[in-house]
Amino acid sequence: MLLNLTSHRATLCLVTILMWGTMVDCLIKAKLRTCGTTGFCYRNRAFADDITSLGTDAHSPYTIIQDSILFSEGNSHLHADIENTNNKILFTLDVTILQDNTARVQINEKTPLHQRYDDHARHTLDNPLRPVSPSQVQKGGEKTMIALDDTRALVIYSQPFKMEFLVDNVPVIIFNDRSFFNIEHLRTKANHKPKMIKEPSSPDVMQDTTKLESTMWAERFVNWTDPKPNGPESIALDISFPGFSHVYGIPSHASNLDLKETRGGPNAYLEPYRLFNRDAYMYDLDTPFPLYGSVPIMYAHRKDISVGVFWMNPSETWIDVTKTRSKDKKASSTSKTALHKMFGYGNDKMDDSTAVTGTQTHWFSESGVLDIFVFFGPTPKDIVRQYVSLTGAPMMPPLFSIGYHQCRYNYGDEEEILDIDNSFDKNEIPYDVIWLDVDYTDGYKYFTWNKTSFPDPLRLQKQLEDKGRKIVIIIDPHIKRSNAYRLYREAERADYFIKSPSGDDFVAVSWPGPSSWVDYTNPNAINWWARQFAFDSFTETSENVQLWNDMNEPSIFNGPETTMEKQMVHFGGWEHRDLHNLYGMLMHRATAKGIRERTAIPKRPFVLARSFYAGSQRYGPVWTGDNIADWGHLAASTPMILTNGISGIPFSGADITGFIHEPSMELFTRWYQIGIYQPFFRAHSRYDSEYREPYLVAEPFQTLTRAAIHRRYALLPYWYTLFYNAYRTGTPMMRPMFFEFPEEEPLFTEEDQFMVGDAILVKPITTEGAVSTNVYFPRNEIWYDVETYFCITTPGHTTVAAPLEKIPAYQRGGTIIPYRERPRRSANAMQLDPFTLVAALTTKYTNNTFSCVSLHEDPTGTDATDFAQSHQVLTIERIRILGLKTQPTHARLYAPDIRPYKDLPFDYDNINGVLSVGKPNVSVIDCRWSIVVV
Ligand code: NBV
Repeated sequence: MLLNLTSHRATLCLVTILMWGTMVDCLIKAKLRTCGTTGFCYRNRAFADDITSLGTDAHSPYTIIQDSILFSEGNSHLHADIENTNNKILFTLDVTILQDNTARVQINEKTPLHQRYDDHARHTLDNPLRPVSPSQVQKGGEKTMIALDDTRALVIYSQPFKMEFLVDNVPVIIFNDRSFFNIEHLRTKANHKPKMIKEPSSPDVMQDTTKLESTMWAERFVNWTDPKPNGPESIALDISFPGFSHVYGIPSHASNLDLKETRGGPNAYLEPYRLFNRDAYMYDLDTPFPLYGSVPIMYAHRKDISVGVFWMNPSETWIDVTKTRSKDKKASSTSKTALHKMFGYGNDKMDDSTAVTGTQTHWFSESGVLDIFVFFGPTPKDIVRQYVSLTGAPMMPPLFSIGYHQCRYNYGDEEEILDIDNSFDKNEIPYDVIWLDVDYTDGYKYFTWNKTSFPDPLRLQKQLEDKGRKIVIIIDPHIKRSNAYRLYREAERADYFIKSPSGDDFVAVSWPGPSSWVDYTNPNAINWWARQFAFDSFTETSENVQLWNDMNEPSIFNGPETTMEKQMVHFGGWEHRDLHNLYGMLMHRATAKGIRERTAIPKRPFVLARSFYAGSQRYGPVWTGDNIADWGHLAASTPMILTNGISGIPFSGADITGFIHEPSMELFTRWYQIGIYQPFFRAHSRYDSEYREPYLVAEPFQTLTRAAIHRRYALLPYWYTLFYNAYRTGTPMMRPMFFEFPEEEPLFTEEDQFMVGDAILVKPITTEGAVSTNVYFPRNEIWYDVETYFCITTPGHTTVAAPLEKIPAYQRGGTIIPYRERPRRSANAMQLDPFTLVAALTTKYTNNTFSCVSLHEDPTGTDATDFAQSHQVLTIERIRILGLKTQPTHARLYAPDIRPYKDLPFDYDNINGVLSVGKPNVSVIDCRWSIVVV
């Protein structure tokens, strides 16, 4: 929620909240800082401009000190000292080669005035790093080379400092290519020498040094002053991707999948992409402005290779993106000649098609240290695996949570919940989870119940549980300051709140009025928070209750940009500035820990969070926050969820039908039709919206929406399998087209259609009145409409029908999709239902045999056999084979207890070539069977 530009407004808003418990008057968009009004951003852009204005005379002041280079640990680690020749400040460089084509580069001040924040790594990285020895190292005066293997190497130049990451002897990533590397060393105000950059030599680029200086020791924004006790401390680096014209990642923005330029170029943004977690109520579309979460990972992709960088820094971060174009041959040819000169490499892979363009990025973070991981790929799927092997596997969610969620801000009381629950059943619409927003609490005191509306919470939970359904309740990080509130007393006494610089608890305004914020960086506070979820602590909760963490950016009604002032102090004395983007994830983690540990046998928790950071995937899903019920926001949900997915956070979604305002019935229907193909499938709307549970809407929209939800439920076995794959490999369930078809160039900018797994291509409909649309069908594939089974074999753009009854979705030839086609009330109720398998043929199938193989890594181990035992009843009740050109005469089942075989009944649709084999009733546990179609 956003308020406040002036304190008058803020007060008015606060009064409104306190008096009426609503926030109608508070729905004002917060004023945001721009790069020009953010000191370190302005300074680093100015630094870059100044260097650029020098043209060929430009050079970075940073050099590696000769003889300081030292290899250790089997050459997997290189250490060196870097000097800023302008001011003689020393820095340390540490390069570590890690397994799976990954390298880590760390740069810190050698003797800082006090420690720079580097404590983020233990929160962000989940797995121990595994250094590996390079195949070869070559230490020279000017350059040092580390070869990871025969094809990958990195080269470190000393004078000036620069790093190149090469594949087949050609640089794919370059650090400090443009000499923008800049670390503002720690200093005292007394020994600070003003004027960070030289006077510009070009009169066109006038630098206002007063402006550069004016924000170093204190910074004003609207009515707030950031006192900046540590002065300037930013870190910045330019990272070039020569030969790449597309970069992706760095969520969260309401922007394109294929990132836009930010400093010139066609259709460019005027501001850099910004990563600064904030409550972005009713956010605008097509902007680089920050939203609720931040993941500083970027992919560069081209036909033959993908590479990536993970900029591990949780302070406020900005990223400029620019591109060189073919007419501008200079940049590409410079790196080509330079490289050839330096190494005399003969292998010239930079032909004109790849050499003509390149993407340059410029990253700047407000504080901390430089800590970057480089991923050599070579495919997009390799990069996401390399990234999650550092930051942790996406959690395997409980089955119920991939069904349909019904939410509203607010469902009022127990009676209303039960009425909704019954109405879903009466109207034969499945759902799994009903949600309670802030008003279920006693006056916004979390871990309490409003006993007037919810007199017997356990009774309610039991009633839902009996139907196999769950309830999710909201818990936010602000704690009402009231001595009558146990949680407050305990946290206050134990010092678990974030402090203000004076040492007192930080106090600001949120739902309950004056509040304080739990410091989830304090290990004791984490444990204390987690214990609150124990059934004897949060009384009147049962296993049926799951969690929702909102407002964890943190959102602060009367804070700058609706968040916390940066000078606030965390455990260990760190400023909020240092770790702002991490805060939301730390709350998410503490809550998931509490839910997991509240039962004797830990159970997979379900916790939705609004704010996120690198690693949030370990704790549960996220969503895109307070969107608007309009076509633009529906369209924007696709690139936003895709970007989260490739950034290691595969489980995410958008409020179905839009949180703010009322959707038209057509928008409502289209939103559900798309929502079933997005990972987190939850309808949500604001307190003042018309009730819009799907059974309330008029015909034909109700029937169409019901059909869409049924399709989601039928697809749950497929979704569950994809979630499992994401947990094992990081590959998101919902994927950009280029992830699945990395060599197909027209798909590199495609964000208007996507893949669910490798088998389903989906084309959202995002305009009112559409009855047809254009779909791009990748080459060398056969595509079958998932409803009609009509087959498409022509690659490229094709116009297809998209009446209100359906959005286009196609099964890829060569895949098998498991369905459960018996309509039930919830995912849980379907758990033992038999499967229908839909096998889509390619032109290359052989043998006409359908057989079963166990994919369990250890099929004879106890885990596998126990599980198999408990799922003996699971069978396949139907097999549909798509694309069978001629009608067979038999479908024969071979199995150990059938001699010699059994003829199965089948139907054949000769128009679409679909064979439906009925009642094979074969086991999915015991694989000793096959079906031969002859
Ligand atoms: O808790 C109320 C809402 C919630 O419904 C929504 O999903 C969140 O994004 N919350 C924001 C607080 C303020 C909403 C205006």
